[in-house]
Parts: sequence; structure tokens; C-alpha cells
Amino acid sequence: MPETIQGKLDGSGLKLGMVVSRFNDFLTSHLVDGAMDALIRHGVKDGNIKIIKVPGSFEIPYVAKKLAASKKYDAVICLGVIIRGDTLHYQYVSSEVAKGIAAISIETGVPVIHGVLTVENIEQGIERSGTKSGNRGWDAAINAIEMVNLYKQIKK
Ligand code: INI
Repeated sequence: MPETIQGKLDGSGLKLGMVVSRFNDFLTSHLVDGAMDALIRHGVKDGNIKIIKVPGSFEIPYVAKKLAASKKYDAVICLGVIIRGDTLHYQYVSSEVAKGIAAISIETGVPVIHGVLTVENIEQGIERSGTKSGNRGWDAAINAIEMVNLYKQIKK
């Protein structure tokens, strides 16, 4: 039988950084609420969570890199909402953020979780930040806990 390794969903003792975009704050604030709920309910102490706000999602990777490189956090959670508009701006912002987050995680070895919604319209944003399609902030927080524990378990 092959051995299967999966990260435990135990947040006790973990220190987490959260980078949150103020752009579309009426939605990102709900992603933060969802993430906090998931972290606290899985054993993370709120004193071990640092939230840093940035102007827009494009700025998230800059700060996520600083937090991950500081090695003070077990994982970094990135939260933002990018809504498609009439211009190509949406595409540039969303692809740079996704590439940036993946690169930071690979470079630093610290799990950096992509919790940035990319949606067609405000309604989709509402659906994914705590209404009928769940809360992507909650999901990102769970993924952060899982990945930290997975890295630890792989090292053993
Ligand atoms: N930033 C977002 O987080 N979401 C958006 O929907 C958005 N749109 O559509 O423009 C957005 N733009 C701002 C961008 O993230 C930067 O803050 C800005 O370009 C300055 O660098």
C-alpha cells in the first residue's frame, strides 16, 4: 500500500500573515472575516495573526514577499477581489498576482496561499465572499493550515 501524506487541519501554534487588498473592501472585508473564522476554529490564536492591508491586489505580492522572506510566519494568506471591467487592467492584475504569489512560495519555501477572487462581476464576488458559493477567505485559511502541516509532515 502506498503511503499517503496529507496536511492535518490543526492550526495550534501557527503564526500567520494575511495580506489584504483594500480595493473592493466591501468584499475583501468578508474574505477576512471568513479567514479569521476558519483560523480561530482550527486552533490559531488571534495574537498569532498579522493582517496587512495594501491598496490593491497588484500590491499583494510585494508585501507577501516581505512577510514570507522574514521567516516570522508559517504561511501567508493573500486576499483580494479582482472584478472584470471594460479594460484589460483586470487581466494584467490577476495574472501578475497569481504569478507573483506562486513565485514567492517557491522561492521562499513558505506556503503563500492565493485567496484572490477573480470574478466577472460584483454579483459573483458577493457569491464567493460569504454567500451562496461559500467564502474563499475561509478556504484560503484552511489551505494555509493544511500546507504548513503538509510541509512539516514531508520533512519527517
Ligand atoms: N485592484 C483590485 O484588487 N481589484 C480590482 O478589481 C482592480 N481593478 O479592477 O482595477 C484593482 N486595481 C488596482 C490595482 O490592484 C493596483 O492597486 C493599481 O493598479 C495600482 O498599482
